[in-house]
Amino acid sequence: MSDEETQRKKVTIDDQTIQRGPQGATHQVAEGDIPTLTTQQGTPVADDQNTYKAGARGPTLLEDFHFREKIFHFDHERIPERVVHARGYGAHGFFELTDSLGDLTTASVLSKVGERVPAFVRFSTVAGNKGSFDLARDVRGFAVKLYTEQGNWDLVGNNIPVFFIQDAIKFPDMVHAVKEEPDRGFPQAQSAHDNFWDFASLSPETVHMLLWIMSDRAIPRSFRFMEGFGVHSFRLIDAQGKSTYVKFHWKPKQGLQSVVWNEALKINGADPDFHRRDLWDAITSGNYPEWELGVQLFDDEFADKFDFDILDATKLIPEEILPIRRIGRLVLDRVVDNFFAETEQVAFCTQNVVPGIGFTNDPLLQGRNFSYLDTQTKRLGGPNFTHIPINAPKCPFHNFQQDGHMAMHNPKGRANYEPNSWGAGPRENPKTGYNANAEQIDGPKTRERGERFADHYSQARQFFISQTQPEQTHIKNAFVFELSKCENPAIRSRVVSHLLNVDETLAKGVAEGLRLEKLPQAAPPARTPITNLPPSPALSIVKNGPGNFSGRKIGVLVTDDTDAALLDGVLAAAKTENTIVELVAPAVGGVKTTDGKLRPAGQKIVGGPSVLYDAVIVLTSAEGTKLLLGESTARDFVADAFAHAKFIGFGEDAAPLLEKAGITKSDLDDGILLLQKAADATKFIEKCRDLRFWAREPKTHAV
Ligand code: HDE
Repeated sequence: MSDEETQRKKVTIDDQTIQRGPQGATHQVAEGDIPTLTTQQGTPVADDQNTYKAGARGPTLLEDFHFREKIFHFDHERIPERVVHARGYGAHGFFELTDSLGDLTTASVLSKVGERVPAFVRFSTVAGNKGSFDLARDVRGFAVKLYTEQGNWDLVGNNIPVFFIQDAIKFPDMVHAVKEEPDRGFPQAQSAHDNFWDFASLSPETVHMLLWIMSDRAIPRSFRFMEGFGVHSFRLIDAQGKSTYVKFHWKPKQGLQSVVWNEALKINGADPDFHRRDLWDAITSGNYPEWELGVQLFDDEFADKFDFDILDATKLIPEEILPIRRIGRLVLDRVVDNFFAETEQVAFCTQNVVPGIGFTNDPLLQGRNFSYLDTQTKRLGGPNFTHIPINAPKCPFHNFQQDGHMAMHNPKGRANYEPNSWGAGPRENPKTGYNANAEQIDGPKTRERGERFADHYSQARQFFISQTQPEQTHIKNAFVFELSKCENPAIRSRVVSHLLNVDETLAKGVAEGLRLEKLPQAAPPARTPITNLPPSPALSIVKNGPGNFSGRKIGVLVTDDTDAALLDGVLAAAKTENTIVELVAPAVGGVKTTDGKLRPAGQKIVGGPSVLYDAVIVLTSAEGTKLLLGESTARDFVADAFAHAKFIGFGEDAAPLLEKAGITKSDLDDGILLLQKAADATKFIEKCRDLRFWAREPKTHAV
């Protein structure tokens, strides 16, 4: 035994055998079930704490292959992030068909009722980089990969049913404009800057989408509480080659819910991982989020009745005109094992369709079919990204594509072409193989858009008038917020000139919020807007809430001597509703309640502001309340919940804290409930089913 070895002292921590080195560093050594550390080549490693040196203080030796390999691999850990949708989070699950479309399509995934098809879903924001925060005002990606028996079908959608632009050729401009400005490298993950609004206001086709991203759709409370849309019109193709138009929708079983803007700003500081943590927590606690797949099916005759073109991705078909047929369910029931391997390396491609599903001539979709394959090759380093387990089909696949960087599927045998005389497959199959619909195409080569792409305002107006009062106010406030960040007054004014074609009250409200000196002229529309489209209730979030408080989270502020019976009442009522409760306390170790029990906390107050919860309850004891009166974090906990129109429950002893937070007796509205006995907790949760007490909001948002 060397001197060094004899100096090592064996200690045991949590059942793991470790040794202590001369400088006190711990060495975990292979023993029992712990395997021996090796290099990539499988060579066992004796010491992973010190490089080889010429003498204890000497220079490091180049000969140290273990060290070189370790550092080399570390240096190469990063791959380029996605050029858009860089920040995202994925989960596994399955899709199950409940209603067959077998008469319209040869796609087995849409024909075979009851079969479970494995699924991987990645949600994302668009503009921010991989390390940006979750609650940016932004569109959310909703990308679904279904590993069907006929190959992978990627439905690469968003949580908003329309898009900014009509033709793929404008995508780089649009993305450049919204991302950080190229000279200064900021702002990060936000559209609130001159370049975005400059581009948008010079491109009237963005107006409908602008209304959506200024709405609360762009600040969802959770990935679980948002809809998904295929956006484009696609096709279903039957065995005879006949096609039917289809628009795809994902409807969350959990109902729709968003946060409010001031809350979003604060969540980004308190928990930049708010959405990914929420998804992780929900799935790992068995609260599997679920969506229904809905379809809108129509033919050319129906499409021709509209004033807009169904190939235009800035338009939607209101559900009230063409009802959604719900045909299946998507359940997410497994988190990833490894974020990089799955969420980062998953490669969605709009071109990944299966027999029975086809494209339309939507110029945005056509462009996407090029872009996704191209971008994956760059991002994942070569054409074999399809061999990565998360991207490989789960059905058998055979072809003669070969070689390239990192080839993992290397066919055996002599034949690597077809036809061949060696009797070796694979071969094409006209019966089961993919056939596009046999659409007759005839037209001059031209760089034009269809005439019915020209109306940019009618559906923007329809969206606005479909919203409830608080939602309309939020849209107005969002325009004011974003445009207030634009330095150039001409840009602010130009946006208002478009809004005048959407809704006069909205335009005037925004102009007033910006303190524009004079109202601009309305922008001359390329096509006269239709102003009598009826409201579509399906477009409002508030009108499509869950009707329950399941899967939502209550933050309960507690201190030593919190009333145990009341707290137990809250816990019991929450359990019945499937609501999560998190205790927020002066110290994370917890509090001793009146029954003498130690109740561990989920958060220390400073780390658990009320913006992280859907509703709050203040159950501090008289002494505890006194202690917290001087704590700004405790006051903010209550004041923010009040300002964000949340339901607030409180015990009698907590009343001084409400007052300190600026909630006077006359402010005690129907959204605030005094909890006196355990049964009151049930009443409180029943109230919470409305999610917010919107009637309070006009009072709290004076500016
Ligand atoms: Fe994408 N989009 N996109 N997009 N998109 C990408 O592909 C693109 C569009 C969407 O979680 C990129 O893998 C073009 C509409 C999602 O991995 C890229 C155009 C919709 C995701 C790309 C669009 C989307 C992407 C970047 C206009 C909703 C994330 C990285 C013609 C229907 C997928 C990547 C994931 C990602 C191109 C417009 C949804 C560059 C050219 C419309 C959900 O290929």
